[in-house]
Amino acid sequence: MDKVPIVPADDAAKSRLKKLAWHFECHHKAKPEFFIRVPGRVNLIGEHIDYSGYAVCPMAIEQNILVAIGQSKDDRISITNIDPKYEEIDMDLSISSFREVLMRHEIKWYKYFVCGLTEGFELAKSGLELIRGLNTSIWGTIPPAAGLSSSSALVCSGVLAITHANKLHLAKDILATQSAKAERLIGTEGGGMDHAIAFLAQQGTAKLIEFNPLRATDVTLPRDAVFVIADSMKRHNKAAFNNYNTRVVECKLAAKIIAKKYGICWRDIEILIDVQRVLGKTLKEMADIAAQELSDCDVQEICQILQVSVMELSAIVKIDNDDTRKFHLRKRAQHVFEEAARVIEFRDVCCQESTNQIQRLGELMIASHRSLRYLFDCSIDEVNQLVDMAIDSGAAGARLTGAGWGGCVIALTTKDKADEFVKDLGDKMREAYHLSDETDMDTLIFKTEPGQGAAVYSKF
Ligand code: NG1
Ligand code: MG
Repeated sequence: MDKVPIVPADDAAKSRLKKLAWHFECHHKAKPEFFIRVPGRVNLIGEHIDYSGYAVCPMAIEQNILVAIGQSKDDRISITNIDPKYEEIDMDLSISSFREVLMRHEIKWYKYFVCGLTEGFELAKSGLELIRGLNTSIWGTIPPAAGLSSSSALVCSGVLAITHANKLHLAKDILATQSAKAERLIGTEGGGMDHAIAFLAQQGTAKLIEFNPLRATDVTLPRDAVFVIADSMKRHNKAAFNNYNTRVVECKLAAKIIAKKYGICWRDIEILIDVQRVLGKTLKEMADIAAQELSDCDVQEICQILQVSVMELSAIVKIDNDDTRKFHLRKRAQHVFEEAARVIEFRDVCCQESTNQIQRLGELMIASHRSLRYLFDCSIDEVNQLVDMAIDSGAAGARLTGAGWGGCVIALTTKDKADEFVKDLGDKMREAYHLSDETDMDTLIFKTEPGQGAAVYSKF
């Protein structure tokens, strides 16, 4: 597998790099030695299925995290941000001091970077005798907690910063896998989509990302298609709520219960794709099985089906002794199997030019959103309203992107209609969100194209 390219800075990056270098010099009293850039991403289709092992279809976006990096003299790690609202931090270069920062209760922006440093350090440690401390300065342009993967871009930056600074030039898939592992240190049991696309993205093409083993293949979007991101302005920080992790638990339990009902050793089954593989069924058949075999269950009922005690179950999935939750196993598993099928159809439609290509892609996006709204229960009124407004403004399709409970919508339109669409939806957003005439709408609604994955800038 390829390595992260080391490239001279392009013109688009140069002015930001200069500004960041200046900030770096002011804070660290030395010049940066190199820079890294890690993009955010937008997922076109395939939501909440990566952690069940199914393929997804994201692309990198232009918005990114830039980090200026230099060796520190005192073997410490120092992290600053160009935006003064993000406080700086300084710590020892050791796993124990990274972990101490991560254990602190407050939610801090730099924790994501420290997660990356932690797992990057583990990688570097095995290949090197001496690990050098780092001075770093960060500048992000990805809106936080908006479903565009700002957190994962920070995590990936941490892994890339510490490995590259220590002259460890690893393959992209290793960096992606380690970054996915790193982000779990924050406490969200996420899948690997965001880190995979951050490293494996290529300019001009979306990617079908498959897992176990990690692979990325091109999904060439129709020439006429234009994707537009619109921001509901509702923020959702996954790390602060347990609804994301609850979905992960529900999908895992659904997999185990289907296995149990089919006489498969359910303890060996971890995720929904495992049980599909053992049963040798199609996604459509699996969705039917989910509808027949699963229902809403509480912990007691799940224990009865699996014939285990609550204590045994809590060793398998994260539940508490006094857990009173109802787990919506049927709806969640149905979504996963149907969404996984939509991803494959989306890819197939992209591959075969036809007159109704855009219409069909739009229909798949609309179906995806409906499923996220009604089966996966991860949308909110404001996001549903934004999807409806996008359709009203003439989008062929629109859906929430990322984990949901807020954040952004991705809409599909065509080249001839794109400007008018952006203007029309922008006007509707301005009215719905009571925005003043001074509001910079370009940050709330913008066209997006498939961008390049992570890179190292040696010079600028
Ligand atoms: P967001 O919340 O958009 O960063 C999360 C997960 C993805 C995936 C999507 C839903 C992490 C780092 N990211 O993305 O893996 O499950 O939700 O499709 O947990
Ligand atoms: Mg994220």
